[in-house]
Amino acid sequence: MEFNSFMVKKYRSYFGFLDVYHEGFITKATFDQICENLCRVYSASPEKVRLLKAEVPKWWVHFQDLAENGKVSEQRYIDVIQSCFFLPTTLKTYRDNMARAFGIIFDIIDVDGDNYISIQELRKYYSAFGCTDQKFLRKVFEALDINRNGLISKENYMDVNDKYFFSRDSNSGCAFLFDWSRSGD
Ligand SMILES: [Ca+2]
Ligand SMILES: [Ca+2]
Repeated sequence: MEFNSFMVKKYRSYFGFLDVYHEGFITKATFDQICENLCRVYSASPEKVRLLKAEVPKWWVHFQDLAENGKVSEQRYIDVIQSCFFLPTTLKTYRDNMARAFGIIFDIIDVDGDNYISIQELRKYYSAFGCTDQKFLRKVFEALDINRNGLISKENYMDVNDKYFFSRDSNSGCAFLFDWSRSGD
């Protein structure tokens, strides 16, 4: 199944979120930097630092297979992800991997361990990626806090992320989740 322009836009935006050096490609060094930034942000929680050091290198392992000369370009990334959508088995593997990764990310973001993400916890996580745009973060928080009770449940977090990466329906919203430069979309 071909990606529509909505899918391409979302994957471009997520690629840009990960490309913390703004190089237009992702390498092992990019993930090392992401890990370092996150470990700094969560340095007060030794168990989060341990989890990050165990998990973030695994994110690179998934990218590594896509790399050409150690680099993954945006186009290469989109092409390979799109190819995962052609077969139900590869799509399922990819979707399971993403769900696992986002489950772990939820646990990292949830600093106080109450199984909810507060706006303060969300801000902390995004700051590791260089985002401190409060207006944008408020919008992201509202998109994730589906029942508007001021907290993001794990279920809602996982649902919205799944829609982001797997829904071709442009009415599903949330296309701005990782892109504060286009937060007006
Ligand atoms: Ca929490
Ligand atoms: Ca909620």
